[in-house]
Amino acid sequence: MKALITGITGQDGSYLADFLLDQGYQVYGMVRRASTENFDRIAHIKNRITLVQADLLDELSLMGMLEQVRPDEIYNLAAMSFVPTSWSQPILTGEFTGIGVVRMLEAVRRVCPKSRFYQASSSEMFGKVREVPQTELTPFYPRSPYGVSKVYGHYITVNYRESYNLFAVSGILFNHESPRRGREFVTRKVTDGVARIKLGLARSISMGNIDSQRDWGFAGDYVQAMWRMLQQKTPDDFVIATGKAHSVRELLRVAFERVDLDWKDYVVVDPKLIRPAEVDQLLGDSSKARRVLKWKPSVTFEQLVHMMVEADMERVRQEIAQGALPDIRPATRSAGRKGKTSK
Ligand code: NDP
Ligand code: GDR
Repeated sequence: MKALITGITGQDGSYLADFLLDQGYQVYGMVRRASTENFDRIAHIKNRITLVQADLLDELSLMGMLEQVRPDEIYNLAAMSFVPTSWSQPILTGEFTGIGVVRMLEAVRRVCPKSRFYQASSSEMFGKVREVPQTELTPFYPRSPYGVSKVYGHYITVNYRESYNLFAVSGILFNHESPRRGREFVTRKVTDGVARIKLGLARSISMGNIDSQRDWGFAGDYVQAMWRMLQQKTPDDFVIATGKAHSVRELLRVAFERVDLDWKDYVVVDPKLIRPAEVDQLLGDSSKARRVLKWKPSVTFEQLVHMMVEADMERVRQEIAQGALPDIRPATRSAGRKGKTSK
């Protein structure tokens, strides 16, 4: 079996590639041209996968890629995925994250209509939530240009399934994290910050809305759900979530406690990091996926945060060994440096 992953250099793409290789797939990854290669997350499998250059903005490149690969399964994970950037680059976000999906679907319809297609939809589509918890039937109310673009990607996938009989599915995934998460997302920003503070490379972390709540799972679990969706007899959409919500405050507490520090001594709330419109609370109901796909998460919130803190501690220790200079003494609980924290 041949699988093609767009966004293979991202967090999910790299975990999915690991998983599909273990299942015996030939794995192809779409990468866009850049002046400097950024393949860190797939460095460990670079000799086992084939990379093909194409871009979500360029329809002809997508068709050429599909003609070359002729995949059995396509996982469309590429997108501009950072919510705050979607306000400063709303048009580009719409092009990548929204219209990019229909470019992919058109290419599939014309070149390889028998391929199975997975679209990376998002809990951000629920935004200002209409009900708690959210299911496959909960109405959408996106709160950012990113969320609006994902709603387009979601419905165009449903529409191509219904219009052209494609095997096209959409996974509505809630937040999922890992040591490979980009450092601007809140979990990784916190665990990276904790490691830098503990080891003396930083004094504090600036945060935005620490009262917001998310349903956080482990990316390694979530990519398995993507694969299971493409193994079904009929195409359908599924919510993937843990069913447990935690606040950013809890994230801070659990991460700092792991290295025996009190988060209130190191966190500064910066109003500039508050979003123009916020999604305050997301909580997913993944009963359908648990029943039909036999999927369930295997990593708890605490385990996830500990895994990420430990990975960042290890990485920062290596940075120090390679010459990064601590500018302050390593932090201890008794020597806490007071940040200005809202209670
Ligand atoms: P990342 O930001 O880690 O990865 C995004 C990937 O998209 C990168 O490989 C990036 O390539 C690629 N990409 C972006 N623009 C283009 C383009 N124009 N052409 C080709 N490739 C492009 O995201 P995640 O792995 O976290 O998420 C994967 C998908 O799942 C995204 O669509 C995201 O919106 C969605 N999602 C994620 C959730 C999460 O919690 N992680 C939850 C729900 C949905 P490059 O390396 O070149 O930048
Ligand atoms: P999110 O993830 O917007 O849910 O999108 P992110 O980790 O960026 O934010 C989660 C929540 O934390 C609050 N927050 C902060 N966020 C960041 N990034 N930095 C901060 O300093 C900070 N302080 C508080 C945010 O306001 C927000 O409420 C992620 C992405 O992976 C999307 O691509 C995906 O679709 C959704 O998850 C599901």
